[in-house]
Amino acid sequence: MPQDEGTPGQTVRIGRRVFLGMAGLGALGVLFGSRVQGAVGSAIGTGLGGLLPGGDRFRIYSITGTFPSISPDAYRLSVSGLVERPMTLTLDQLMALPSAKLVKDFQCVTGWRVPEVHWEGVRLGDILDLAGVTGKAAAVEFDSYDGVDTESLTLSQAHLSDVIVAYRMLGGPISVSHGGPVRLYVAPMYGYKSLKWLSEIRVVEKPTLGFWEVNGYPVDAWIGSANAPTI
Ligand SMILES: Nc1nc2c(c(=O)[nH]1)N[C@H]1C(S)=C(S)[C@@H](COP(=O)(O)O)O[C@H]1N2
Ligand SMILES: [Mo]
Repeated sequence: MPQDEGTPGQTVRIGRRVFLGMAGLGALGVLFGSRVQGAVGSAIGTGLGGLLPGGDRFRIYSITGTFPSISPDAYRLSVSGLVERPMTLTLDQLMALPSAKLVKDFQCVTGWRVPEVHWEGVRLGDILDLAGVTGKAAAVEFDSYDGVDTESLTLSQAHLSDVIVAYRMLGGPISVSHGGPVRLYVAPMYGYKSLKWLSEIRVVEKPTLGFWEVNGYPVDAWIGSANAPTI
């Protein structure tokens, strides 16, 4: 039984289809978790205490079991799709844009939460405004340098002021294991929306389901939403 998923208390309130999907993800988590654990050693909590709400520790996730290593100099962020001005930003260009600082919790849908994390980055809405979203656009898709994870937000969600393209967290540059040099941070939603190693922001008419949603996590990722496990 995976340590972090599928305990009875977490599953009673969610639908069968969603639960089965999450149970499947739990199995994935164990497989990948052990591989990742070997890679980052003590950065990952080993005891159950690290996985529980109030444990105050991040659990490092990687779908692929590895971390794409991208130097700050080589990092590029593409903004593409239904925009007037497609762009490719370097890290320096991103950091030259007006910055937003947030102190907010990070909450994984499986139950662990880290309170009052310090974040800094550029509001996603500012980047979209810079690129100039065109009339037919309704959603934004995100790709990762891991080549596997994908996510999406509606255009109005993407414009919320606490949705940022982050380049600092926990008081320093974002570490490779946390998705550095650049990850998404979607404060009002569960952690799976906060895609790590962000490579591309693509404006679209209609989004496709992201990796975690295909695997059973709720498309409605608002923290505290009725479709999510109660923790
Ligand atoms: N590329 C990528 N982004 C990802 C994930 C992942 O496996 N790969 N896991 C997601 C999930 S489910 C959570 S809870 C958070 C965990 O962030 P952390 O690894 O910095 O703790 O990252 C999210 N973003
Ligand atoms: Mo998560």
